[in-house]
Amino acid sequence: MPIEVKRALITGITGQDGSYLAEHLLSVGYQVHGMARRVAIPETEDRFKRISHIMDRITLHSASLENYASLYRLVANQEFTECYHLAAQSFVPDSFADEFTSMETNVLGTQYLIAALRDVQPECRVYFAGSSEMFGEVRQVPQDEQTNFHPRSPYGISKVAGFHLARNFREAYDMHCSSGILFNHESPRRGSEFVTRKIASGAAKIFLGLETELVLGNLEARRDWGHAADYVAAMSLMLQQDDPDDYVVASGEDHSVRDFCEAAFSCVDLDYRDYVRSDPRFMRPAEVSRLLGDATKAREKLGWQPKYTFQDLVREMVEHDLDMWSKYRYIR
Ligand code: F7E
Repeated sequence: MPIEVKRALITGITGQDGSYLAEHLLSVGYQVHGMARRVAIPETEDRFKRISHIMDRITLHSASLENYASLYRLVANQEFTECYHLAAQSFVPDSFADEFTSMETNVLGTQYLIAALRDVQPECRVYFAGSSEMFGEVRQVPQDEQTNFHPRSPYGISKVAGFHLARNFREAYDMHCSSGILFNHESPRRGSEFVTRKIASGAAKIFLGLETELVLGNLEARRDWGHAADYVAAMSLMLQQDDPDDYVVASGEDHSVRDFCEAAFSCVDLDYRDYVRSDPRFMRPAEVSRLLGDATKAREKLGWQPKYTFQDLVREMVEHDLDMWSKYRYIR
């Protein structure tokens, strides 16, 4: 009997998680397909920078979460064993600034995609990217799969809606839909607006003499930070289970933004207190003060175990940015 090659569709393949997941699935023999939007101003080099090294091993399809017909056409013409729905408007402050776009993309986009799969290939297993932002104003520390949701942003609300949509497709149509409730996960591929990348590149630029200060928002916010490469492995494990289910994926350790600054600046032998200041400009209308996850279920049922420690993560990010910005300094 020939072994059937698994075919995965990744929405959001150009992002941090999509790129690590594509690498992971290629390494275990999948045929990897990605979905990317057509855009008016292509900026190809920048948009595809995270997957440029695997471009010749993946297939990209043009479709948009805002357009049901494009999603239907994609899944009607191609058969997939697994679909990882990672694409979203994922920056929390932007969800306050443009709540309607965030809701449309994150909620309707999820419904369009899974509904199209239900109609033409209900056997395809689906992963939905939930988020610890769904917990928001927490009533219980640490948070696990039983913790109530109290989202504090349009982004968090959109993810709660997506989570319930995925659950309902599972219960109503017997689809194999699983959601990962992933706590913050970072890497050198993290977008520059997120706090960890802002701190890592700030420390690198200050060390290289390219900048003199780093301006952040709330330094006391606490997050459970892990490495994206570890977290995509959990997504894939969820779809290998006989039964679909929901899992918290977290490191089980929390640190403040201030702690992250201290760790990053000490990688370049600097004291963050000499360079970092807080400005209300970067504060959110409603903040999530502390998130800490309990990933016991993922560890026990999926056999998932992260490899990176907090220190490894910070060091890898700072070293990457030192390397990147030292080339820039040389060009200048
Ligand atoms: O903020 C505080 C900020 O933007 C972390 C997304 O991937 O993870 C991410 O959401 C914390 C917040 O990530 C700045 O107020 C202080 O308390 O890096 P962030 P996030 O909002 O936690 C979850 C799991 C997701 O699902 C999301 O898609 O850091 N903070 N000063 C700052 N944050 C930013 N961005 N910039 C600052 O200057």
